[in-house]
Amino acid sequence: MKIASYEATILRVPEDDPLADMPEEAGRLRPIVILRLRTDSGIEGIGVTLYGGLMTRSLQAAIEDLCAAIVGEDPMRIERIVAKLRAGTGDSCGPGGIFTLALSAIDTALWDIKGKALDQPLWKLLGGHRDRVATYASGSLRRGLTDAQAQQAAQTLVRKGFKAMKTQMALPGDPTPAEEERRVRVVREAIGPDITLMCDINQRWRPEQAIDIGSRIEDVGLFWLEDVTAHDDYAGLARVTAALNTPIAGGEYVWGVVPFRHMIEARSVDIVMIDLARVGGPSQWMKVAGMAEAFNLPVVSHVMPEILLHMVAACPNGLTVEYMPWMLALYEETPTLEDGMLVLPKTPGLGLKFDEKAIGRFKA
Ligand code: SMN
Ligand code: MG
Repeated sequence: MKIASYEATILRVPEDDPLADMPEEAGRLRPIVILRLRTDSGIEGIGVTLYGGLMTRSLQAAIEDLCAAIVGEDPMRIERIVAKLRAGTGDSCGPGGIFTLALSAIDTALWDIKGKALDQPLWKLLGGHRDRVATYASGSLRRGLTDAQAQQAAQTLVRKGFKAMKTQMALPGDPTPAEEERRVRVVREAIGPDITLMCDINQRWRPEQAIDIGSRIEDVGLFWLEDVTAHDDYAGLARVTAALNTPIAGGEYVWGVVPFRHMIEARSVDIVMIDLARVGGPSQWMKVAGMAEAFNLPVVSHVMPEILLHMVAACPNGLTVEYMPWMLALYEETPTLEDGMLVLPKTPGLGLKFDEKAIGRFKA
């Protein structure tokens, strides 16, 4: 089997909130690039990447240029292809930036091809540790909402059967620590003590703020506090992690594999979050998961649950999948939720098929 052709398409997908119908800003769109990688045997693999923002056309072009260089290659030899792409860019276009975002879509499509060629779902190829996996609702309880909106959305999520959900602090404006504290308490009050609650700061606090506000809310019983300060302030993160009982999660902003080593060695986080696009695809995601396992740390996913559930379910230290619904509409079907858990698909590869009508609507 050989790689024969490719097609990279820019889409704009709504950043709305199908889970609780409480979008932070109605109508906001997020540009992404989808890839179809075709082989001479008729098998097609798909991949999706994002974070190009204003440079999304450049991201599309990067995918096309990289794919052009691998036409004729055996798609089952993924590490050989990754090495060829790195060498072909003089080992100088990554890990931080568009090369890695593009590589992620290609690596994902290659794993989809491999699964289809071997007639096995990806989670089994990658290790197959479990066939259902914990998940939590994300994208609904954002910092731009009022307290009342956040409470209403949280209760909708509970009614829908979610056993876990993520909210945000670092509220807009210049909130006092007491105002920050109030938000997480009103969400907890709305859902009761038995629902798992996480909270994302998105790098917006200084370490001392994180220790101050984190200390005030220890009794809220957060499952984790996420990205409490700049993602690459490994020492600052470690200070917060050591100071608080609440587990600290981080890693979604980290590029490639090696910086995770520094983050983990510095004991910066208790829970390692790995973003598929920034790490460079499933191949690299699993390497970080293995490294975290060696340090007795769990790993969690970031966005795109329909793809990431494979990786989290595959490894023994996979903890939970972020159920961020922004991309679900791209596919004819996505993995089902049962008793608040995600059920792993039995179909080969990613087990996903683009919904061509939806793709037509989202085309830029
Ligand atoms: C998040 C940030 C940026 C894009 C999507 C999601 C957020 C999360 O940090 O963890 O869901
Ligand atoms: Mg986050």
